[in-house]
Parts: sequence; C-alpha cells; structure tokens
Amino acid sequence: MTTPALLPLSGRRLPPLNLGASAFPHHRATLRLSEKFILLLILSAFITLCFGAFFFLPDSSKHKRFDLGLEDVLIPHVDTSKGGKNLGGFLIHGQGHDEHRHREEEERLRNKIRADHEKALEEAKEKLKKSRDEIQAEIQTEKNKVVQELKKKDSKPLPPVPLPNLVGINSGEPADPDIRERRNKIKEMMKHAWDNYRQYGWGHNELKPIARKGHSTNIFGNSQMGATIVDALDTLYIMGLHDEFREGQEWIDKNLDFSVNSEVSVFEVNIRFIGGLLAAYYLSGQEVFKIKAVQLAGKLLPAFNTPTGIPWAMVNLKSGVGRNWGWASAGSSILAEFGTLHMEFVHLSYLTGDPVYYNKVMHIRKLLQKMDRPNGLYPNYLNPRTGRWGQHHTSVGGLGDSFYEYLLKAWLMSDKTDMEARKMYDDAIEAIEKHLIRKSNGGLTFIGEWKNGHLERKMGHLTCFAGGMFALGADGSRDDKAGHYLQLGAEIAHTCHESYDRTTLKLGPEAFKFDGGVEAVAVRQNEKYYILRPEVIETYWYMWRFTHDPKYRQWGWEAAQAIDKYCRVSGGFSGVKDVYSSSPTYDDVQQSFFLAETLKYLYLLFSNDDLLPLDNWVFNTEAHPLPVLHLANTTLSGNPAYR
Ligand code: DMJ
Repeated sequence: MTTPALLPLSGRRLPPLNLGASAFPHHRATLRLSEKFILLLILSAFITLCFGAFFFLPDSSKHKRFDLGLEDVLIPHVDTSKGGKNLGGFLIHGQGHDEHRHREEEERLRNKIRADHEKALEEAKEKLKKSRDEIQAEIQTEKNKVVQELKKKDSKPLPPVPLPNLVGINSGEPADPDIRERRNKIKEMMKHAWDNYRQYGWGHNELKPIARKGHSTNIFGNSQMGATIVDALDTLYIMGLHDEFREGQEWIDKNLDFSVNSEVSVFEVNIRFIGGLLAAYYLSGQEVFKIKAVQLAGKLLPAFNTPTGIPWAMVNLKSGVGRNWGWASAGSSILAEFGTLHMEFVHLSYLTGDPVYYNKVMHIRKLLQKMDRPNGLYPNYLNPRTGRWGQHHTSVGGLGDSFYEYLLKAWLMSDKTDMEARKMYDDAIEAIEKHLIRKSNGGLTFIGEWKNGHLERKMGHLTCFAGGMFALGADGSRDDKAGHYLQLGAEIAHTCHESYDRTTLKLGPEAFKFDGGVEAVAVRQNEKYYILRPEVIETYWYMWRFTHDPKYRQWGWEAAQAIDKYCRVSGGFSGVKDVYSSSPTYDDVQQSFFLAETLKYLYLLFSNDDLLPLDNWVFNTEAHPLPVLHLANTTLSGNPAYR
C-alpha cells in the first residue's frame, strides 16, 4: 500500500524547518525570512489538506477508516469481501497464512501512516505556536548547521598551535611565616567550601550550605552542569589541591554534557564555564578541558543569530533558540553581557584555528565603534534587532562593568598590540571620569550611575572592581597618566574598604550611597546583603601587586576573617542578608564565584608575585587566568596557526 502524496511528509522531521537552507540550497541568499515564514504557513496548510483528502480516497483505500476508530462498523464488510467470516462480532480468518500476513502488513502500514500524519500535524501546530523570532532563530540555526556541515566536509585537521609561554605556575609560597599562615588559612577555607559542595551538592551548580543540598539559579537554566566544579578548578590547581582537582576533572570528563534542553545565560556560561575550562586547560595541559570548552562554545554560537549579530542574553543549548531578559529595557541585550566575551572567544579561535569565535566578537566591537555615544558614554542597553541603544543608563557596576574591563584586557591579552581596544578603553574611561566619578563631602571618591542625564550618587559592590581595573590600565594610559590612574585605583580601594569598615560585620553591602549625609553606607534594606562577592578583594589584590603597600594585605585579611566568622557554617559558606545586623540571617547559597574569585584573589594576595605574574596572565572577569598571546599582530590571521 502506498500513499505517495503523504509519505514524503510523514517520513521527515520538522518539515517547515527544511524551508531553510537544506531544502533550497541555491536560494539561500535570495529567500528572505519573511518569505520563509509564508512558505511555512503554506506547507502546514498543505499538510492539513493532505490529511483531509485522506478521508476521500476511493475504493480499497477506504479501509483506512479503521484507523479512525470505526472498526465496529466496517470490519464485517471488509473481512467478508476478503473471505473472512464475522461470527457474532468475532473475526475469523478464512484464507490461509498469505492473506493473514498481507492483512497484518496492511495494518502495520496503516498504523505507521496514521502515526506519521499525527506527528507531522503536531509538529506543524507546534511550529505555528512559536513567535516569529523563535521561528526565525530556528531557521537561522538550521542554516548555520548546513554551513557548518559544508565547512566540515572540506575542513582540514586543526593545525597545531604554538602554546603560549606558560610561566608562573608555581607555588608562590611566601617566605614570611605570618603571611604563609594566612595563605594556609585561605586554603583551608577553600577546602571547607569544596568538601561540603563535594558532599552535599556534587554535580549541582551550587550548594545550599544550610539545607545541605544542591542549588541553582536561572542563569544556568534547569541544568545540573556542575558550575562550582568548573569555576573552582583553577583555584584548586594553584592551591595545590591536586586530589580535588582530579575529582573535578573526572566529573567533567564523565558527566559534563551540553546537549541539554536548557536555557542558559550566554555571559555567565562564557565567563564561568568557558573561562574556567580554558584556564584549567592552560594550567594543567589536560586536553579534556579544551575539548569541553570548544563543545560548549559551539552551543553558544546560535545566540549570535540576531539581525545585528549582537547576541541574545540567553540561549537554549539544545534548540539554539535565543531571547533576552524580560526586564531589560525594550528587549535589549546588556552591554556587560555581550561585551564580556572577547577574551574567551579569542582564545577559542587561537586554540582551534577556527576564526568563527574571533569574528563574532570583533563584529560586536566594530558595531559599537560605529555608534554614537551620548556624552561619550556607553549605555547599558542595546537592542539586537534594531541596533539602537535602549535607555540611556551607564554603569561601571552591574550591567556595564566587565565591558570596560574586557576592552583593557583585550589589549593586555594581545601583548599590548590591540591598540583599537586600548583606544576604546581610554575613551570610555575619560567619559566615565568626567560624568560619573565624584568626591563625596567626606572626601571619598566614588563612581555613580548615569541615568538619563542625571547622576545617581550610589555605588555598587560590583563597581568596586574598578579600582583594580584603573591600576591595571595605568601603564600604557594616554598622555602618560599612569600615576593618575594608580591614584584613582587607590581612592576607589579606600572607598570600598570604608563601605566594609562602616558595617557591623565588616563585610560590604551590595550598594551604598553618598547622599543626604550618608557616606558609603547602604540605605535600603534590600541593598544590605553580602553574597560572598569578590570585587573589593580583587581590587586589594591588584593594588597590592602594583604598590606592595601592606595595607592591602591587611584589608584583605580583615575581609577573610569576617567571611570566616560570619559566613562560615558547618555545611560550607553562605551569604548574609544584612551586614549591619549583629545577628545576620543567611541566604543559604554558596556562590560558585566564591571559589573561583573571592578565595583565589585572597590566596594570591598572600602569595608571591611570581605566582601567575600579570605580565604573562590576564584574569577573565571570573578570575580565570588566561595567558597573554604574543601574536604578531592584532588580528588572528597573523597567527601561524591560521595559515
Ligand atoms: C562574577 O560572576 C563576575 O565577577 C562578574 O563579572 C560579575 N560579578 C560576579 C561576582 O560578583
């Protein structure tokens, strides 16, 4: 039995998607998405029509009605015509085995056709339920798959890349016994955090140290991707916790799988997972980390399928469908998210010899360069469909922060040859200094937030990383203002230390004000929490490396003691809800960045400078060290690996 008109449809999955490149390869360039959408509708109407026509097929085809639940009525007619007998509703076969086999075969085919029809209809219905954006993204993903397949066919094996000069992976043990003791204490804290995660949250993204179970947030979707393991690896490595490192490696090797139906944050996955895996690869030389990083990066690429090439904030790792956060201004992507991919993506191209990653981030940079900036400031929001800014808010804290950091670090990572990045950094910092940086009445330098032409005199804990950034960018600054920027870094470090020192717990609040007689103190209840964040300690460490002023080690030690006293619980470390309360309550989350960043910066603060020297390593925004790439020029095509 054949139903030629129907079989091709029933035999394929997702017919509407085939309207993309795979169905009409020669038309790829000429068919617009809107036309494809119309074709999609026509095709689904066609499926429905075929299904309808199915009822009116003549003669022997009529027995297909069996499939529609009409057996009771039709069995006597069909069976007697073929020699069977119907005795009181029981079917008796009258014509031997051939007839029986034939009928079974017919039955099997009928069932298959029915199932295929239903499946095709369901798929068409599902497709039509989706938004235009989702359909467009799926078409684009399908297109990319075809392009990738074609590429694969004639791609040569990856060329070996010259490994960068990996210096400074040694113990960095300080000679001073007091400093050594402090460093050992930090290592013990790391062990406590890891062991408890190992015991109660293994494989989950994070740990709930009080409930003693796994924890996750929407940045990781609904997946269990072991975020803490990946984030902690390089800290374990530099601390010499080799057994723990191996446990993590084994879990990653056996369990870390990115083919999951989960919608994740592109930014978070990049800085924590790709950054963490790359750093673990460079430090340990274990191929598994590189392989996993490249696999994961491939899963993030569909997020760039937007009309402008500015990626979506989130992407489904399985379907490749992307979208933005509901709360972001007018459907915008976030500056600190799409602007914090450069370091990792350049390394991915370097290691694979595939320029696709490099091209994605350079495209973002070129687009930003062309845009007008109100007062020379970069707004936090950019619409990936229109390429226009959203609200004119600028921040060196949340939503903006690491974009500026990555401009500077792109230059550093290129062995100071990427002058385009350095210029963008210098221009941005000049505008920030002019419009956002002020001194409070009490003489504290702070970085406020720009909101539609108005300066909000509030600074976030996140913004405190900028002290370290200014110090790191001092050397090589325009007009030889190195001294000025080092001083600015010191002033920010001082202000942030004050924000800690003016609390009961000696831990910093999430945000603090410089207004109405308030100086470096949180006013709103929902800004009084401390969630084990690293930024203030990060700045202490950079300032220590550049000045060796012992006060930075002292401030770091104060913070470490406060964390150990108020955040340590028997099941790990927890954030606290109010740093001004003498009996704080816990938030019951051990953030993965506590192991990746906070404890790493503390450990480095009490280590010698020859452990991960800043001339050879650049730390990504999650504190994962990546080596400087001493390339011949700023474009990776200068890399011999590309020839
Ligand atoms: C980290 O995940 C990264 O440092 C990121 O850039 C912003 N802040 C968190 C920790 O506070």
